[in-house]
Amino acid sequence: SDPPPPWSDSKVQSEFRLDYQPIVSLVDGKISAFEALVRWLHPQRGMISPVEFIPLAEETGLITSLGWWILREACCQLRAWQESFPQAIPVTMVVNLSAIQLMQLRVKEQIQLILHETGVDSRYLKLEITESGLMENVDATIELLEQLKALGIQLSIDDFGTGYSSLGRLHYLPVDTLKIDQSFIRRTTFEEESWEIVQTIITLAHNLNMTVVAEGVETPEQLARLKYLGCDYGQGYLFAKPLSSANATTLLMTNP
Ligand code: G
Ligand code: G
Ligand code: MN
Ligand code: NA
Repeated sequence: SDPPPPWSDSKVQSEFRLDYQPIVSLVDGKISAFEALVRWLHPQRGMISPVEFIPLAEETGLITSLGWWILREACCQLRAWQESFPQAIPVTMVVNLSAIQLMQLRVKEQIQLILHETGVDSRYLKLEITESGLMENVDATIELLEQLKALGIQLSIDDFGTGYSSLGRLHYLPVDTLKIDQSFIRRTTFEEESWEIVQTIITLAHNLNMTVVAEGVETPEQLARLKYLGCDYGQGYLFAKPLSSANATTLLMTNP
């Protein structure tokens, strides 16, 4: 039989945990979803950012076992919330998938298995794929995305606006949501013209029957303008930073 993958080793795995950042409806202020964000607490080096270790894990192929651990952990958390709080039932769990992970064999089957084993209904799972990752091999990916949609899973394009999408192909992608990259929201504070970009992405999403999330919302001014422009959801430090499981649970209990 195959040797166990190094990152499924329990010692290594105990160094990883997930934080959860709320995604808030700009219509009623309620928590619509949580995005799971992986953290690595290295025994010697301390906290290592996913910006550092995800590319490394992708290069070495370790992203596969780590990625499935992340999906399983996030689904377990969602199931626990659904069992504890009735108001948590419609909350969606958003999980980042690496483009490398999507190119593995039997991706659909693996996701189905994790949903089955954790008892999570597919409609409450949303998978997020970066725009750049998606566009690297659109044709191969599109068929897989269709299959995931057929299972009832929601799909979202992360970091939208930075990945040089072929806009002409966007409407072929069976995705539910565009997530405006936080660099655009950040720039609005010192560059008025950036609002034009944000507005254009919101209009584009709505014309394609997609919802739109603004990432990196930090100020009340940004929030007001995003609401005015009809943006559906916001995520950012103004609402909450990525939270530990315990703190996310507390926030969910008081979800307005
Ligand atoms: O908080 P933040 O530093 O968590 O995350 C930085 C980046 O790391 C995110 O923009 C995202 O691209 C990536 N990232 C975080 N968590 C995950 C994960 O679980 N899987 C993958 N593939 N990427 C992640
Ligand atoms: O996967 P993705 O790129 O969407 O991950 C979101 C990243 O953005 C994480 O690193 C998260 O910690 C970070 N983030 C979320 N909200 C804010 C914010 O308001 N400001 C800043 N600077 N970073 C944020
Ligand atoms: Mn993301
Ligand atoms: Na992003």
